[in-house]
Amino acid sequence: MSTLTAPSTIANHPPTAELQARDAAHHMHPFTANADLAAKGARIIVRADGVRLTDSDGAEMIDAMAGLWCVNIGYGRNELAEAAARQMRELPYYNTFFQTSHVPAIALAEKLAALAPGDLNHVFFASGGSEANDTNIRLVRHYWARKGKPEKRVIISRRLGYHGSSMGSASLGGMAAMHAQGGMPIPDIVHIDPPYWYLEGGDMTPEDFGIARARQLEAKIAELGADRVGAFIAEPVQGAGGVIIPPESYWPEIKRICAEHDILLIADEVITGFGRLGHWFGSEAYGIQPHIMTIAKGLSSGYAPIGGSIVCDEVAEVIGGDEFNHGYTYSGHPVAAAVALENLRILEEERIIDRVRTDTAPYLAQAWATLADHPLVGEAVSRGMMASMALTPDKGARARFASEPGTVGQICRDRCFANNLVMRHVADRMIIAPPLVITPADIDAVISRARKALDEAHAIVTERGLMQAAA
Ligand code: PXG
Repeated sequence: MSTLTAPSTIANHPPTAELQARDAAHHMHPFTANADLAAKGARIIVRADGVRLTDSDGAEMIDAMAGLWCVNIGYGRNELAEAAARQMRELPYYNTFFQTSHVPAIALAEKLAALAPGDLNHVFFASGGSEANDTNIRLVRHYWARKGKPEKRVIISRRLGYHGSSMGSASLGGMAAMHAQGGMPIPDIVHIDPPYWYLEGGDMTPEDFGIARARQLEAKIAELGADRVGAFIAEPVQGAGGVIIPPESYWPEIKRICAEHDILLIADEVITGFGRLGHWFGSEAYGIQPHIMTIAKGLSSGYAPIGGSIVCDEVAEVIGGDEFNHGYTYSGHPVAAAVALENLRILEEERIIDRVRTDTAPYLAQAWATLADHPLVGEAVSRGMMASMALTPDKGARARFASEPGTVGQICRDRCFANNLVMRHVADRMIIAPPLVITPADIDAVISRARKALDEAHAIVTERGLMQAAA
């Protein structure tokens, strides 16, 4: 494995305080209260290697989030830098709109068709997951219109689903805080409840609850009429919603319902694709054969912005019958495509996904599960290289905190950061999705830092009187 050479310890950048001030003056951060951030200053990441980040003060952190769920092969792979440089010299840009094509887009589309399950053989490129899901909305509606069923335009999605931040993709998403800003969801997108057993399963067994939540799809189709419903979109495992792992009963029932009612199934594989669940795609882990898959993130391991929709033969054939008035300047960008190809080569040749399935995911599963004995933790679960734990004031009751959701999660997350561990919180659930190349020794380091952070968070939460269950 060749890695980028880390610079010496001599800082090659201005001091942290100056960078923070300049950042605060001009840079609007996504999903951030910018005034609050300006007051405390952003943590500035200057370089990374393997699973570790270095900040502008020289502190080293384990990045258990793989950036934003994307750096599957880890940081510092020189081969991807070389592939980008080579492609920039050869052909830095060309488009594929007006009867032209280029080698990287051709090779990448062909490679993806070979990797994707079943007859998912056609790729429409985008620059990321949000764009790809906007493409999917238009693909679904245009597909049914061309089949003489223009009224089959409703897309069903799920609360706590995350499908992106553009108007279309955020409408598909089920995040109330996003819908509250800017007039979403757009028309003809409706939501059902997620298979979130821990917080919402009540007295049901996980298996019964999985069936019940899947049948909400059937009930929603019945309510709207199958002649109005075009597609159902879901992440195989919900990521940004808090790493919500569905009960085993859930996906087989969803599969049955989509087939019986002639509804297209879109698997949003932006997080679960490219090895995160120990298979090339999460759909394979759950035995699903979707009509469309959304991809991004791990496609290039985050080294270049690229995403897309992998489409089955039938949908591609129907769409291909006339002009699809849709596309992005950077659809199939040659540099991003070349980087993605090199990333796929590394994933394949180094058998990284096999190793996740047979070695590191089982190792993570048992190590992570040990955290469940902590007094602050209600459950600690994982699937592949995605793991989450519920923080709770009352383990036996799977209770929520009385405080505003996210109060305790934020305290725990801050203690993780202070212990040089990048772990996220979603409300009062802690989540990780490390690079797929993480070793057992680094998993041990994640667990020991997490335990220390939990101890510290527990002390703070107790001292502030926050170990109170919601009524
Ligand atoms: N689908 C899924 C399943 C995602 O996780 C997108 C689509 C959108 O992709 P782009 O490339 O447009 O961002 C995502 C992105 C979080 C967080 O808070 C997650 C994402 C993005 C930003 C924040 O965990 N996932």
